[in-house]
Amino acid sequence: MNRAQKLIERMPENTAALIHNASNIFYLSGYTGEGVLLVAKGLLAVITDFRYVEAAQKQCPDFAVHSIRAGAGHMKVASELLEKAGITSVLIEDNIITVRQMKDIEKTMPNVKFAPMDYRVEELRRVKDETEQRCIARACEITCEAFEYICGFIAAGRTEREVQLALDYKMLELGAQDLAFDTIVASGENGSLPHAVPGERVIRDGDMVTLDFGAKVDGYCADMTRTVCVGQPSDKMKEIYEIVLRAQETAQSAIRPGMKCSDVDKIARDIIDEAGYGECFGHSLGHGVGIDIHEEPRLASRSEDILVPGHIVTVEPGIYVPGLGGVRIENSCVVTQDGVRALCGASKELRIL
Ligand SMILES: [Mn+2]
Repeated sequence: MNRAQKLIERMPENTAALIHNASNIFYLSGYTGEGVLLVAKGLLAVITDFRYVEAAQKQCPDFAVHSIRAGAGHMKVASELLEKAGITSVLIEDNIITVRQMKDIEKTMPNVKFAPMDYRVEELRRVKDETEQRCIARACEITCEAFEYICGFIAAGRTEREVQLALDYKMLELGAQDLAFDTIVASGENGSLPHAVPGERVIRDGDMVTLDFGAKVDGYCADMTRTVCVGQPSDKMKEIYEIVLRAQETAQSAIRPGMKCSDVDKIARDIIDEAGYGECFGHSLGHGVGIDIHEEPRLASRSEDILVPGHIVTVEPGIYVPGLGGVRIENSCVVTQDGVRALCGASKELRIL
């Protein structure tokens, strides 16, 4: 069954879904241009403008492609299609539509009743099918290959920015369609900033360097973090590295279907707590990854979610010490029928460059 049909099965009868979110549009139809989707029984439509008509026809043969025209914008065309299909009830992506957009939509469709989508598409997106798993696995392979390359590039005297540019270029050269997100390169004391922006800081002998990056392949993201050391680390940083590594490996290898996401988080958190660094691990353990870099389910202490086969999640504990530096180690992993498979094969042992 295709994805749009799965969504229809989860909607009330005689109701259409109006999809604005670009990731949801891509998931349901394969379309990557601008516009909106209408999805209902007997009604699969892309509503776009002249620039994307041909592309939409090629990308999603199951959908009828309608163009806006003078005096008839996206919502007007949508209302015409709904009227023709006799549909008067529509689900709206309540998490992204602004108050202003909603007012416009209601004005253009005065006879339609609206209800919240309640993340129905995001729910479907949690479990990755085989095609999606292949795309993410390929994105992770490119990411690992770029990591091997960058280990030969990183050296005392290079700036974070130089490392970032070389890493990004390598991922694109290896076949990434794009970057999954802005690459993080955090050296020395900058390592205490979980989301550091790479800058002009010059890498020095003895610095640890945290690299958090990922390729995008056929619309799907990879997410990986490795922390390397240029020259010999201090005893303190070495100790921190060993704790994070133990937390990462113990939590990752515990993953199996049926497990609570919060329990995976707890495994890593307990190890870091017991080592005395609990205060220095202030984010959750991981997140789903797919079309978007951050998706459900979250590996977090307050998550109520249960892992099932086909979930792809990151496991990324870290310890951050202001003024000193930080370590994070992250793999993207797929939950299998009986356990877990890491998609990032790059070794996690501390690399001294
Ligand atoms: Mn991540």
